[in-house]
Amino acid sequence: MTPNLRQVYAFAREYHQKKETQKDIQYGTAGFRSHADNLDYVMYRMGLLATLRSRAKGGQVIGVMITASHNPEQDNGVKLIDPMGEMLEQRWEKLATALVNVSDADLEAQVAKISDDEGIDNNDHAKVYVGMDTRYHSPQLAKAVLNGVAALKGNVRDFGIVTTPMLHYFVTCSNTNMAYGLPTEEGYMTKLIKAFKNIRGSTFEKGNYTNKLYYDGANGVGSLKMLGFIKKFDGFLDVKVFNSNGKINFNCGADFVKTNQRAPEGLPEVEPNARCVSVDGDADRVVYYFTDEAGVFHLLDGDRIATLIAGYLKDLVEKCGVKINMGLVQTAYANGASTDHIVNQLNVPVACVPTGVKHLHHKALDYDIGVYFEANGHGTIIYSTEAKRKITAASKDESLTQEQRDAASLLLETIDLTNETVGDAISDLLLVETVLHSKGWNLQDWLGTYADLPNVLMKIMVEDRNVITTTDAERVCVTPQGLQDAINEIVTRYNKGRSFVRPSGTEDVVRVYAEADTKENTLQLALEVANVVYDMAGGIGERLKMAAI
Ligand code: G16
Repeated sequence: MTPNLRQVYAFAREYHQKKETQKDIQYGTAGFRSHADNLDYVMYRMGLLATLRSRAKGGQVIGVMITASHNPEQDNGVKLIDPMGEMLEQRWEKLATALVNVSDADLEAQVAKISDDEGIDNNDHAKVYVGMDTRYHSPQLAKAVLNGVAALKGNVRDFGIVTTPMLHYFVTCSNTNMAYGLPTEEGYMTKLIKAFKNIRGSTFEKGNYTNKLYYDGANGVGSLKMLGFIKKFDGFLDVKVFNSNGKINFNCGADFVKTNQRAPEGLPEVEPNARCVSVDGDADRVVYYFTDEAGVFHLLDGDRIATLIAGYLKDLVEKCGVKINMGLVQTAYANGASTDHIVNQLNVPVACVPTGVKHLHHKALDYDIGVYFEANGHGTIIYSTEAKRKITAASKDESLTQEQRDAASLLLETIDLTNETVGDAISDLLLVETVLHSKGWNLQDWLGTYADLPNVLMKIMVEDRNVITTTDAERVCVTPQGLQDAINEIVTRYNKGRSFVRPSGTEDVVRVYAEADTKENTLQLALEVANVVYDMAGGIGERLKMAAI
């Protein structure tokens, strides 16, 4: 054992103790999430793990992001970012869970075990990037991460308040020797804005597209960073930011808008059909919406963004004549109408994977151009090295027509506008704005591309959400026994009915999704399924009634 391992226990005992009564927790959909008061020891240990991970990866930079993203203000969380900006490898998620759940007394031995098992020499160089969202407890938790890195004598760069996707981007930039860009806020903004302006050219408005956008910052880091972007837009985009300094995600933000299917609080008086957008607490998701002249609210969620972007990219690929394949990845939450549109109208293959960016990102790597979006607005596009090579070659190929070369150049700018490392609300927003501008569309035009099936998303509280286990990309419930049969029976009674249930990996709830032919039927279907979950999976509190939803 190398001498510096002794520090591991000393720091834990002195500053970052774990209570004996602390229940075990799991590295979930997006890392550890819990009430902020329970997280100090978790943060310290994730500082340790990130340092070990960096050593296991030959000294490459590993990111640690402190955020609970869409969760309420009292929660916080942490997730690790792997060298190419991906989510932590799943095998290491297990190591993370094990490291967090040992007692302080066993911590040093657990670190030694990981080091031995993974062939890590703790004298080797390690580098960790740390970022945090705007929650008031984040700075204190960041200190715990820094202490974890220090205990193992790693190097650290603390970026302070950044969006989650910015930290993913910084990690990737560093580990690619700046080939992906500069790992600074300025480098990130400049890359996106340059591509955005290059594509847009000198026309700010076109057809039904106007450049005014109302932006809900969810009272989080997304509003701060958008205010920085606005200074550099030079009128290309006229963004009105709201929800910039209240309680994070409280009755606002992308999760609120998607789940409740209504506009956030704080939205100023806007003209009918005004283009509005909400991001979440750490700005890694985005949804669009508007309210029409009749006062009807319309949501354009992650499924819509996927179809809009996939259609645009497909056109460009066809125009430049490059032979590359394209695929789209969704989860079970994707509206059935969107899947139908993608397969039958856009002729793009669709894959379905379990919830969690890590699953979508991984699957998207199967394609030259992999578009992935969760219905909640989380997603991006990734391009294979081969695709980039072919598109670059086409942009310079004199044997092609000018139109083909221009399409290839436009595709290259679109790639630059994309944060390929992870879903990024601001980059996605700029992509959507680019496509709408190029088509001269307003939100009604976009909405008109297909009709969503009415859908409902509900949360049910149960004793222990882990009694629910699923298979087939979460579309089938394995336990409790008999629950899936009960859901199947209910669904057969609804025209175009579909429903599934799964335990959340970020909140202590079970999620219920339903869709059917009408809004009333969808609500009724969701209610029936929710109550069957309540009865068979140990529901707590009152059973749901129609009036309550
Ligand atoms: C995280 C994940 C997303 C996932 C969401 C909800 O988002 O990154 O992939 O869709 O949690 O997950 P669950 O239904 O398991 O709670 P965020 O924006 O909170 O980081």
